[in-house]
Amino acid sequence: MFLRRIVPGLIACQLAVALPASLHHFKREITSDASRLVNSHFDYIIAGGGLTGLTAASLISEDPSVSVLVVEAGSDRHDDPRVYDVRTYGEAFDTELDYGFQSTPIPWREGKTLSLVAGKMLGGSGSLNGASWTKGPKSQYDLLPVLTGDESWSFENFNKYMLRAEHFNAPAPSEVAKGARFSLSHHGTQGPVQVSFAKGMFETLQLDAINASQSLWNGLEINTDAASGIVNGVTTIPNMVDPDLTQNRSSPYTAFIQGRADRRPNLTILTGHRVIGINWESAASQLRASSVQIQQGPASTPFTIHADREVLLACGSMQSPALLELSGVGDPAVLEPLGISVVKRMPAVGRHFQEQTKNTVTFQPRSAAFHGSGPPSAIAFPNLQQVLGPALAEQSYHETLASLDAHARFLQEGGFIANATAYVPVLRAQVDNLFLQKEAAVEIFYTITPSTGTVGIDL
Ligand SMILES: Cc1cc2nc3c(=O)[nH]c(=O)nc-3n(C[C@H](O)[C@H](O)[C@H](O)COP(=O)(O)OP(=O)(O)OC[C@H]3O[C@@H](n4cnc5c(N)ncnc54)[C@H](O)[C@@H]3O)c2cc1C
Ligand SMILES: *[C@@H]1O[C@H](CO)[C@@H](O)[C@H](O)[C@H]1NC(C)=O
Ligand SMILES: *[C@@H]1O[C@H](CO)[C@@H](O)[C@H](O)[C@H]1NC(C)=O
Ligand SMILES: CC(=O)N[C@H]1CO[C@H](CO)[C@@H](O)[C@@H]1O
Repeated sequence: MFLRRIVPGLIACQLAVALPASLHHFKREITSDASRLVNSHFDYIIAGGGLTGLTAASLISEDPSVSVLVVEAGSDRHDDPRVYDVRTYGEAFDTELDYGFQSTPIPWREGKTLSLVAGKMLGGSGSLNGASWTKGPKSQYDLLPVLTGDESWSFENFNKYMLRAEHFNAPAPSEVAKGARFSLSHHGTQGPVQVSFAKGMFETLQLDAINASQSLWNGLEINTDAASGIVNGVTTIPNMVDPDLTQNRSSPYTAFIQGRADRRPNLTILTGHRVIGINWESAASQLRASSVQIQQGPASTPFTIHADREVLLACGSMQSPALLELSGVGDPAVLEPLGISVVKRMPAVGRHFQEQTKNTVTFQPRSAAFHGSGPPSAIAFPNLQQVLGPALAEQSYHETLASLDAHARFLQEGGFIANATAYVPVLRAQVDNLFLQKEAAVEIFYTITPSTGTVGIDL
C-alpha cells in the first residue's frame, strides 16, 4: 500500500530552463478568492493540496527566491472533528469530504461496484485516512531498483526521507505495558509529522488479539517495530497524531504548512478551485507545461495562471492521470473518441491502477469492557506460508506462476494495463516476493469501536 502512496504521487511535468522570476508576489495565505490570481505568474504550480502537494509545497517554498502556488479543489477543514479526531475514522466517507468515487460494476461481485474513498479537502486523503504510521516491507521497495534499474528507489534511500518526515514520540511505560513496542533506531525525531502511540490504547482486547494471531498463524512472531522494513509478524503501531491528550491528527496541513511554512511570503494556497487542464508550449520538440486552466465550479468561467518553471501534479492516484488525459497526454484510443486532441501519446496513463482490497468483519464481543478509547493499533501481517500452510503455499505458488501470462493478457484486454509482455516481470517479482521471500501478504487490522460496541477485523 505504501508503494501506491509514494510512486504515483508526484509527476513533474516538465523541467524547463528558469525564466525570469515573477514580478508579482503575495503573502503566504490560504484563500478561496482567486480574483487577484487570474493571469498571474508563479514559479511552481502544484495541482492538488493533499499529502504530496502540501509536502512538496512546504519543501519547495523553503527557498525564499521562488514563488509557489498550490491549487486545491476542496476547502480547509482542519477544524472539523471528522478530520482532526482520528478516532472518528470512517465518518468522513460518503460525505462532502469524500469524492465518493465508485468503481465500474465488478462481474465477480455480482455486478456490484466498490466505493473508492478519496479525501476532498486541504490535506486530501491524508486528512481522512486511518493515520497509521506503517511502512511497506523493505524487500518490496528493493524490487523497484530491480525493475527500474534506478538504485535511488531502494528502501534505504526512501527510508532516509521517511525518517526525515517523522517526529516520533516514544511511548510511556504505561503504553508499553499495553503492548506498544518500538526501536528508536527505526524512527526519525526531527521531522514535522507527529507519530505517537494512542493515549487511549486498548489493552486486554489487543493483547488477546496479538495472542490469538500467534496461535492461529503458525510461526507468526511479535514484531518489535514494523517501521523497520520488516513487516511480517504481529505488532502494535503508532499513529500520525499529536502526543498530547487531544491526539489531534498530524495531517499534511498541520504538519507541513501550519506553523512550519507560515512565514513564507511566496507560498499561496488557493482552495475551492480545480485545475482542469495543463497548457503546453513546445520548444525544440519538447513539451513544456507553461500554465494551468483553473475553474471554481462547473458553471464558472475558467482562467489561467502561469507557471514560469514547473507544474507538479499531485491530485492523487485517480485524478492526476485524469488531469493528464484532459490535457491531451494519454492513449489516443481513449482521448480521440472524447474529442480531446492528443498532445503526447502515452498509452499507460490512467492504467496500472491497483486499489487496496478491503473487507471488514465486525461483531459484538461478549464483554463491552474496552479499556480504552483508541484509536486501535494491533495488526497482524502473516505471510502466505502462515496463512495457507507450507503445502498449500507451495501448490499455490506453482499454480500462480502457471497463470501469469494469461493474467497479464486478461489485464491488457480489459484495458487495465498497457502492455502484457512488459508487465509479466512485474507480476513475477511480486509473486516471488510473497512466496519465496515469504513477505507479509495480508494486513489484519483489529478494529475496536467503543461508539458502536463492536470489535472486528479489516483485512
Ligand atoms: C480510506 C483511506 C485510509 C487510508 N489509511 C492510511 C493510513 O492509515 N496510513 C497511511 O499512511 N496512509 C493511509 N491511506 C493512504 C494515504 O492517505 C494516501 O496514500 C495519500 O493521501 C496519497 O497522497 P496524494 O497526495 O497522492 O493524494 P491525496 O492526499 O488524496 O491528495 C490529492 C488532493 O488533490 C486534490 N485534487 C484532486 N484533483 C484536483 C484538481 N483537478 N485540482 C485541484 N485539486 C485536486 C484533492 O482534493 C486532494 O486534496 C489511506 C487512504 C484512504 C483513502
Ligand atoms: C486540536 O484541533 C482543534 C481543531 O483544529 C483545535 O481547536 C485545538 O486547538 C487542537 N489542539 C491542540 C492541542 O493543538
Ligand atoms: C496467550 O495464550 C496462552 C495460551 O492460550 C495463554 O497461556 C497466555 O496466558 C495468553 N497470554 C495472554 C497475554 O493473554
Ligand atoms: C519569486 C518571488 O515572488 N519572490 C518574492 C518572495 O518574497 C519576497 C519578500 O516579500 C520578495 O521580495 C520576493 O520578490
